[in-house]
Amino acid sequence: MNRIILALDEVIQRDKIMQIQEYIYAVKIGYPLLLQLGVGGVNELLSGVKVKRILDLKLADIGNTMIKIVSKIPGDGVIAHAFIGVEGALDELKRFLDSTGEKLYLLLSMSHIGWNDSFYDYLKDVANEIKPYGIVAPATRSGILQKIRHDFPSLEIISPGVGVQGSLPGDALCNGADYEIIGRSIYSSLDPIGKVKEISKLQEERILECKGAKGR
Ligand code: OMP
Repeated sequence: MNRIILALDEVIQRDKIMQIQEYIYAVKIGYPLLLQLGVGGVNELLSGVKVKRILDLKLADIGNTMIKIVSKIPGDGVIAHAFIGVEGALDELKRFLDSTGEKLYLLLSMSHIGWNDSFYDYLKDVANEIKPYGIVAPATRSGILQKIRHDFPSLEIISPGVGVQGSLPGDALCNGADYEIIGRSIYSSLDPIGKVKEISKLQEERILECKGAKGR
């Protein structure tokens, strides 16, 4: 099973993406890539790529503005910050995405050191009200990731922070994530396809290890 979401924050050659897609669940289209190539350029880069497209447009605004942004580029899923709250923001975005069939992922906790989880209970209430399809939660802090899995047992959890940010492939999967979002380790590699295969193998080994540990 493919457990990698390739974070495309920089251009990789199209033929490489075509080959990589066999080993990944989705691509996450990053804001830097979009600014570099424009919507037309991103669509061209990904033409013929069959995996899901998750749009990471750094959404944290009023509903009207977020809807204008997401209308400009098609995707299968869209990430938005939960801290912006429900009324006039996420409620409008969710209604819009429901009408287009796109899935909403809410960001409940971040992977960098300076993130503060002390307002998690508020973000959890927002997620319970909005009922997103999925959640973004960090690979870098196992405690909050496990808590989020416990609080949202049936939602898809996608997890950044693997590789350059310090987590090992498979760690987040062992702590409740469904997929690991990985960018620089792959797109900055001289051999992105080899890297994706290597990471997939490491993920599988880690999953077997943690399943074994739970069974003991
Ligand atoms: P790498 O650190 O290069 O593997 O990329 C991680 C990707 O996940 C980048 O596109 C980040 O913008 C994104 N990300 C985080 O790193 N941390 C977060 O807490 C949230 C995200 C995100 O929303 O995707």
